[in-house]
Amino acid sequence: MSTSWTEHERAVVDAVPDGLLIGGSWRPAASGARFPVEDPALARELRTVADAGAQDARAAADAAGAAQEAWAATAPRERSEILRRAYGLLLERQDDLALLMTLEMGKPLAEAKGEVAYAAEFFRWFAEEAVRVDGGYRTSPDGRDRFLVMRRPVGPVLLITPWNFPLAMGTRKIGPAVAAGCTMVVKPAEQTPLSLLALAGILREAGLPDGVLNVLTTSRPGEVVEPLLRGGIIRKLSFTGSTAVGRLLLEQSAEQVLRVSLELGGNAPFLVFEDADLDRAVEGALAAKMRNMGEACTAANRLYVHESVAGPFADRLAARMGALTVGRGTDPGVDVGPLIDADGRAKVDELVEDAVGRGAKTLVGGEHAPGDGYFYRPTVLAGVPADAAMLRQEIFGPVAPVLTFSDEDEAVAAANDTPYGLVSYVFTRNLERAFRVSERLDTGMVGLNKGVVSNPAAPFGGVKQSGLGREGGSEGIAEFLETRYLAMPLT
Ligand code: TXE
Repeated sequence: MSTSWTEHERAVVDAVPDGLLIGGSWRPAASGARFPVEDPALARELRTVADAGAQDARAAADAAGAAQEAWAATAPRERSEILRRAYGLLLERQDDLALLMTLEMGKPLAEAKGEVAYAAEFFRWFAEEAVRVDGGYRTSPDGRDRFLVMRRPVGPVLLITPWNFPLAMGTRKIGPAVAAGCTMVVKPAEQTPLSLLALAGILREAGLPDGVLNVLTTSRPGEVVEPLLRGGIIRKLSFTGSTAVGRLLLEQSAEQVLRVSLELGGNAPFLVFEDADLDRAVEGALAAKMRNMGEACTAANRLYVHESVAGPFADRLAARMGALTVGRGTDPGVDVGPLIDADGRAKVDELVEDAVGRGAKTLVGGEHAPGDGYFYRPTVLAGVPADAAMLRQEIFGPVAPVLTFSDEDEAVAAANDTPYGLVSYVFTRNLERAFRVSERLDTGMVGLNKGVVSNPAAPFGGVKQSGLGREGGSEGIAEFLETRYLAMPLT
């Protein structure tokens, strides 16, 4: 395993714009403070970035507020073309952006390249949505009045992104905001600000006017975000992160009665019925569990397998997981990168120790992988008891607990026994069962014989404590639009 950065890697990191983006210029934090960004594969400081405080937050909100009216008045085609140009630039710079993401977040380079392409697709999708915002013309039931229903941008929005998909979570929020005509303050996660700063640079190159996009990097999110939510300029919050923080921000948003979209944690059940194509189910589980090292809100968190096939399923999954190569995401042939930071890995340690302490059997993994970074071996556990903590909360790591069930009712009840409701997965070759079970699962999305569900065309989001609102599809832009109408008599 290589143990330092190449000249090219350093050059890519150093090329990222420096400072906070406020009102069209890059500037240091008012306090002059900076904070370190770590490479999780080496557990070493990669670069520092500006550390915004409350004063910078006010300046960013003022800039977004000042730019809103002119931005809302631009032609939809103009906004569409900016997104289209940014789409092209993302693809042109796919290699460098992927490298940057791997260095600050850890995911293998091939996955990072996939994320750049996926992130770009949101800009392409919303470039098309931008020119399709429609309204309506209605007649009152007594025939006397007419109503002209129209949609307009909600106003300046605050977008808070997580570290697990640093670029795609940015474009999934920025794309619809640009398309709808909203100005923005974006606050990326403190672990991965570099990808978002690079994205901001690309959007400026693509022609986004000054003040439309403002970026605040900070190590003290609470200090920056609360005044923004209470300040009276921001009209909407779109947040992706943990349920605990989402709940807090929902409370803080109540004062100004903000529109709120929350994409929070998941605890996805993955059901494999006795009639499933087992190879397909194992490959699906591998995709749903191991994509992004298991650090995805859509990650399969509990694998319920019919008792008649649970043994062979677990053995095959363990063989596939055990054969994966763990290492630095920049090294060739690596399938699994490090976890995001020391805390992320400590949480996985605790959950595995808890399950094993309660009698779970380790089929493969269950320990750190060698290296300076936060590596963890792909792990399959069998016989995890119902009271194990990992069945109640997001594991956010490469650990697959395989559980069994004996009939459909039991599988559905177990799957729904969680306060979360983001996504579930069902593997079966029986069409009626596929529909029946899917309808009974309390989740915003169901993967049917498929381990990855997200797509720019689809309305991504959850029910219960997994969140509010949808991202992607035509639902995605609707979150950034208000509906209003003009009423008039015809006589
Ligand atoms: O999340 P946080 P963390 C889950 C996952 C993970 C756990 C903890 O289970 O193990 O959450 O991760 C910002 N005011 N997910 O600690 O803290 C923060 O700066 C305002 C699921 O990284 O929720 C970052 O931008 N903002 C998930 C964002 O919230 C605050 C993705 C997410 O960080 C804040 C990430 C505050 N007081 C974690 N505190 C998903 N849905 O995909 C933090 N933030």
